[in-house]
Amino acid sequence: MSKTKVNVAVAGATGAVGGAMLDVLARRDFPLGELRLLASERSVGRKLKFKDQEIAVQQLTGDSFKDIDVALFSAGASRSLEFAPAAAEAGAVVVDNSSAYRMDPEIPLVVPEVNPHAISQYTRRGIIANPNCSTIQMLVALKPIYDKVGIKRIVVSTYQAVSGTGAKAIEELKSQVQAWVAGEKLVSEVYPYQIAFNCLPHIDVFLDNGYTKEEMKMVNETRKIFADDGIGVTATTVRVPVIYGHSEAVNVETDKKISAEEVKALLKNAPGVELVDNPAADEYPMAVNCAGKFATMVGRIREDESIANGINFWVVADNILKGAALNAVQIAEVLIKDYL
Ligand code: 25A
Ligand code: L14
Repeated sequence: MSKTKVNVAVAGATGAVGGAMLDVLARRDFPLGELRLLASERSVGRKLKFKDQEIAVQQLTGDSFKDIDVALFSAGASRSLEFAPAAAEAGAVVVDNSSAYRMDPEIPLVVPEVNPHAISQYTRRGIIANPNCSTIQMLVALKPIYDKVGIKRIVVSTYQAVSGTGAKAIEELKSQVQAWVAGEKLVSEVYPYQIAFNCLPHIDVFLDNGYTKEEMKMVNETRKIFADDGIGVTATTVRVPVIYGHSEAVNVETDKKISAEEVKALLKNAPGVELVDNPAADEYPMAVNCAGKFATMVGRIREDESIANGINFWVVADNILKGAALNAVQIAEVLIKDYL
């Protein structure tokens, strides 16, 4: 059974990810009924464009969800903890972009290309969690390899865009570049150090084990989504002076041998993947080419010659789209089609 029209609320509609959610809903064939836009008191009355309509923003409260079928949350973890249970209580299914519920054993953590079946678990709490952006794109690329030959261990280094931090970080990068060109002093407020012409091996907070929280999200979320605690994952997450698009160098040790050619053939037909791998013509995925696109781009596929069963690749995706808004809308689409 599938509902013909679905009433959707977007909590955090004025933010970077919320805005992208509206864009994705408009670009896809989504069976939308009412669209309710929610944000903080600061934005009440502001009008946002959706297709040819202008919709006024309302304040997010516990009473915002009457008659809502699906609530897309992207207003930060503390707002999710405060209001997602009220939305679920009111009968909406919440798809939450924050880190608030990702590791809760009663809440499914979903990448539709990888574990769509986990969506069925939404009935437990009325909430489905959207994974971390870096984890999503890595797993879209790894899923066909995992299914074919199994995965023992993943070693990943990320090159993450400043848009992941938000609009203020984009402004900080731009103003530092301008200041540098003008020979002026660079001001750092969002990041602890200069981000222009620099790389910061520091995303989210440092933990007692010496890793950052972002690095441990990649470890823990990968295991939860593959439902496989046996996979070894080790990550180094790095902020780079790119505006949109996270890039990742992934090294994977498989259980059984697979050739680079076989991986290319698998990924050519994999859902959500665009294979961009033609070294002869200098073609490979790049952040500047993925911005605004839905695809997860994979290239530089080659065998790791230092071990028996190893593959290296480079994967790039728009962190605001596949890393957040698009993945959330895709979850909602499966939910509507198969469960509502
Ligand atoms: O640390 P946290 O709490 O977990 O939050 C993390 C942040 O991550 C973003 C999201 O920022 C969140 O704030 N985020 C969420 N998921 C993400 C993902 N997967 C992600 N980032 C990357 N990947 P955001 O900018 O995308 O969205 C913020 C939205 O949340 C609304 N909001 C904030 N507090 C709220 C609230 N909604 C309801 N109740 C609250 N108490 C926020 O709406 C926005 O939609 P807004 O109305 O507060 O903001 C409108 C515009 O106002 C500007 N602004 C922001 N902060 C301030 C401000 N202006 C003045 N003073 C401020 N302190 C911004 O320009 C904003 O767009
Ligand atoms: O856990 O690139 O969803 O700053 C989203 C933004 C993690 C960090 C999350 C970034 C955050 C990410």
